[in-house]
Order: sequence, then structure tokens, then C-alpha cells
Amino acid sequence: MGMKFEPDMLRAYFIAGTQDIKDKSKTLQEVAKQAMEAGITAFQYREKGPGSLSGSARDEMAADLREMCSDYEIPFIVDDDVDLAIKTNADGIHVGQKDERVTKVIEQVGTKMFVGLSCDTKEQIDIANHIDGISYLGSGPVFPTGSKADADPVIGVDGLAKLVKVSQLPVVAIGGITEKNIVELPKTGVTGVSVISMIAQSDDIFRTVKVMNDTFRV
Ligand code: TZP
Ligand code: MG
Repeated sequence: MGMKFEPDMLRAYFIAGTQDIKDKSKTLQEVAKQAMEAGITAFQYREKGPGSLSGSARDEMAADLREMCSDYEIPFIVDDDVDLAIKTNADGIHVGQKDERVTKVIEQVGTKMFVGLSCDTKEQIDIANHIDGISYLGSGPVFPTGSKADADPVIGVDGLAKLVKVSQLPVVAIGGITEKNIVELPKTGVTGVSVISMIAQSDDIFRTVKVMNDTFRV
């Protein structure tokens, strides 16, 4: 049984896989550890796309990151892969609209972990509102992103605010969030932000994570 979901976990949510570390003098473990030291509130392991690991290399990376999250007492969340999530005793699993259908994932993970779902339209949120077992929604991309080749169209700050209004679940913003544009997000009603490049390519992870926490601290 993993950590129980708390909306606070969405405040400074870091998503990363090996492919997101562009400066190859650093490892994902090193970047993730700095982010944890700096105070991220959740970590999602998303090993996907060109430059990503597979097989036993991925399993070993997942095990390392899982252990680090336990040490720092933040949830370890796995993107998409139910088997990897179960194998690593993840606290949560995040699924997209194109991934295995969320109701099936909820059945598979039972009460072992919490479930997050990506929703970019009002229709998707209307459906999610009626599914038992979803803890939070991720909505975006709010701004143009370079981290996801097949990203859906940008929804913008106003689009995000409209989605938050119809959601009965806490919403975390995603996509193209920077230390500059993050100031536009609290007014939309989101609980926090989830970022890849803002942390993975930061020149000062402590400053970056502080900006995230300061922007959303209640
Ligand atoms: N889903 C929608 S946008 C995105 C994902 C995984 C990428 C977010 O990365 P970044 O670097 O924070 O824009
Ligand atoms: Mg996905």
C-alpha cells in the first residue's frame, strides 16, 4: 500500500525520464536527487521517446528512483506502465487518454496506488468526474512544449481555467511551464504544476523548485 494521495502533492510535480536529461554530464538520478533536495512534492518516472531506456536498464533506473522517493518521502508515480508500477510498488500511476483505459487501470491497481488521468477537454473531464478511483487530473499543454513530440494542441491559460471550473478533482497544469509564465497559473484554480524541462534543464534546480513551491504554497 503506497502513500495516500494528497492534493498538496501536485504543487511542485517533477516528471522525467532518461531522455529528458540533455546535459549528458549529469544522470537522471543526480537531477532527481537535487530536485528532491530542493523540495519537489511528487516525482513521475516517464521513460518515453528517443533516448529512453528499456528492459533491465529501465527497471534498474525505476528501482533507484523509487528508493530515492521513499527516502525523501514523496510519491513515486509511474507513467502509463501498470506492470512497472506494480513491480516497483509505486505510490501512483498516471495514464493518458490514449493509454490503457483508465477504468481498466483502476481495476488492475485496486487500492494499491492512486491514479492520475490526463484530460485536455471538457468532455474528458465530464467523464472523469463520474469515474470512481481517479485522484487527480493533468491538463495541458498550457503552453507550447518541446518535451512531447505528439503533444495535443495548446489549451492556453484561459482554456485551463475553463477545465478547472468543470473538474470535481484537483488539477495539475502541464506543458511549456517556465519560471516566467508560471505566475499566470494560480488564477486558473490549478493546485500546482507538473514540469519536465523547467527542472530537467534548469541552471539552478533549487531556485526553480522554490519558484514552484512559492507560487502554489497555500
Ligand atoms: N504532456 C503534455 S505536455 C507534456 C506532457 C508529458 C510535456 C511537458 O514537458 P515540459 O518540458 O514541462 O513542457
Ligand atoms: Mg501517457
